Amino acid sequence: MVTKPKRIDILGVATASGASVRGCGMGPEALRVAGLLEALVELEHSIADHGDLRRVYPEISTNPSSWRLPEQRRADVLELAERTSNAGYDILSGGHFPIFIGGDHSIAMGSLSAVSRFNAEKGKPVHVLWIDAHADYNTPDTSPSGNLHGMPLALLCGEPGFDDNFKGDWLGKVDPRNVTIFGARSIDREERRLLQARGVEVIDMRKIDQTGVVGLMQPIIERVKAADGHLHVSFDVDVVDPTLAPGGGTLVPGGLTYREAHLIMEMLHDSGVVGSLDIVELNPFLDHGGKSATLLVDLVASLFGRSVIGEEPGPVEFVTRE
Ligand code: Z70
Ligand code: MN
Ligand code: MN
Ligand code: MN
Repeated sequence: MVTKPKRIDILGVATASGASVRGCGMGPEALRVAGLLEALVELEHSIADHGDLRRVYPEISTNPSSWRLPEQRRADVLELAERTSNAGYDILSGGHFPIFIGGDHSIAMGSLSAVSRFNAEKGKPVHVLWIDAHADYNTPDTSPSGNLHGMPLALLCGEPGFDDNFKGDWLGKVDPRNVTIFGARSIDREERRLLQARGVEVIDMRKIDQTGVVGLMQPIIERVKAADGHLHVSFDVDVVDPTLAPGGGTLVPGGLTYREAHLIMEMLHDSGVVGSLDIVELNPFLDHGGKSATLLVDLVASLFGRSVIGEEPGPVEFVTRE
């Protein structure tokens, strides 16, 4: 099924405050340089680029061993989550398809909150496909690192352990039983216990090796279709094998191949159920000559209809910053 007329709205969240490694704050610009907007225009989509949200708190840290103190990074993450949630909600209310480009994965606290709040009002169930080497289901109590990019799913799924700073009108809610983590190969001990207790579906690399992408993706898509749901796809670049995508701060060997990653995106396109997308954790400082950024742009193009035996490109409408 091809659904085209919806406008695609791009919102950058230029931050690394959820991570311990600096650099993914440059992710949005690298994705633009790699041709994200042009790839979508080429596919006949109309687009709007909202530019980037960035932290407002000044760099007051004089801590020599760390670029920003944990309290500062936490304040950044929360402030950006609120603004991302509100901006994303406005995009969805306008009837558009939001692509949130990070930024570390903590930006999903805001993006998924937007998606959740918008669909809750419509009575439409939200399903989440979290394509990532990690599960990002730690709480402040279970996290071995304290890094907030390892916690967005737990926050959205309502796990206890987050203090009152993490609450507010901006925060949405997700049913953990509607969440599938795809491509996992690094999960912390307490995190795994939580995932099992809540019934989160975890498709690890072993399952992908044994069953293959098609057999695993089909039931996920069918379930969203049967529920008439909204599928939010959150794509962490580190799910792809580090040989293909070196531009990440927490690389784990044994990731998706080029063809597996593309097949996932092509199947998602054909499904017609995807309503919003995150592209996160690209670290241009660690990337090799734009290799990972280019790969991500190609993957987004597959999600939005690029195919080898495609249709001819037609007239396009190009909208910049509203
Ligand atoms: C670990 C933690 C993480 C991304 C690393 C790692 C989390 N589970 N997520 N890189 N994208 O610190 O919680
Ligand atoms: Mn992640
Ligand atoms: Mn990850
Ligand atoms: Mn390297």
